[in-house]
Amino acid sequence: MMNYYCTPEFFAANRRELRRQLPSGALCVIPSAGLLQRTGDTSFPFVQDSNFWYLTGSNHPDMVLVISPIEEYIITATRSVSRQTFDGSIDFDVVRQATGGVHVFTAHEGWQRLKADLHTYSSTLYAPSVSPAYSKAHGMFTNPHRRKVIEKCRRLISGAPISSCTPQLTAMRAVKQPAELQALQAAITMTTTAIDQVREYFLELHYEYEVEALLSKAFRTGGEGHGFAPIIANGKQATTLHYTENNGPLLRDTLTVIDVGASVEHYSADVTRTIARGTPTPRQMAIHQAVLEVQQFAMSELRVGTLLRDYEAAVRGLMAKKLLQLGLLTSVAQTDLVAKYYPHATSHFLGLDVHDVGDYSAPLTENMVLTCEPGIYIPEEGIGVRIEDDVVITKHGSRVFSECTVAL
Ligand SMILES: [Mn+2]
Repeated sequence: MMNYYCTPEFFAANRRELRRQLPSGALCVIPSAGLLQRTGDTSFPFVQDSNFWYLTGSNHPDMVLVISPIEEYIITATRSVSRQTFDGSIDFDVVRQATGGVHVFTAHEGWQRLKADLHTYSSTLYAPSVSPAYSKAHGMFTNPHRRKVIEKCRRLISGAPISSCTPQLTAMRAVKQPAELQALQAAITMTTTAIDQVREYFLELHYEYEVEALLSKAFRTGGEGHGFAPIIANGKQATTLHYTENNGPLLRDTLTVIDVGASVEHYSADVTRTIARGTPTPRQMAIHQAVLEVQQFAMSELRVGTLLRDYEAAVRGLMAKKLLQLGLLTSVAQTDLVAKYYPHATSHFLGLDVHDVGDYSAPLTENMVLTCEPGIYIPEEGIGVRIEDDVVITKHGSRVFSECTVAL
């Protein structure tokens, strides 16, 4: 299916811009994501590498994009006859069209070409790098197709150094183009509409997964589905930040945190609302109001030039005052308790990745997209409240993408 917002010209322009940002004569190799075994002969649902998508608009696994000083081509993976029977074959013309004119080669032809290019340009090879934090701090296996391609290239250039093009791709992706803002707005509107629909039918739903099912249907209608694992967290479950089991009952007189995002052309929304079951108690209302006031302050601070480090400190300062008013602190100096009740950052970049690439130490610039999502989590009271909106930095401040009901 062709994209509606991100046209072949969009992907072609992204490749031109990457080429412009690298030294002239550079050879750039960008691997797609590969298929990952789930168990036995089944694989996890395929999710394309965001850099590869940004440069090709192609959603197939095991491909390699090559940008040489004189041409651009994609190397496809060889598919056995039996694999073609089960997974279908790749139509080279469709791939070529979607990318805006990249040559598409079989694995054999493509690697012959790349071998020759690596020989010619071995001293100027660029490829995306992966932060060691993914495996070290997050315990993840990073995508093996990328590593396989890079290792093969390294052998072919006999260990010559490979430079990272991740800083260039990060800088490009952090500032959104009009087509990207439109895709994001579509994903976000789909999300806010669906959350309002959940609100309308809330008393007819009895388990967290029923909320998830309603949202899944909405996100598949015109979108690709969820941009990340949805969080539907009732009562005390909401105090576990990344709770995704979504199998608990929706208990009476509790709050439910709904943190979800539809995906449109691979751009993800990220919106959170907290909904009361029955008439909210004064305590629930006070906590919700505190989060809302912190969010309103935070949003007013998002503009060109804002340094996220200073911004997070200012938001945390106001949060300490609110926690004091709620009786959770005895002094605003109790920073360890502020961290207990508000254990995450207020904002992250949003785009192709739900936690998108961007430089958290540089001042914000126009057309960056961020979330704004303060929360208060009180395990001992079984209450969690988070309110999250998506905003784009404009010339004179910011614009909210995610207008929808906020009240409990
Ligand atoms: Mn978020």
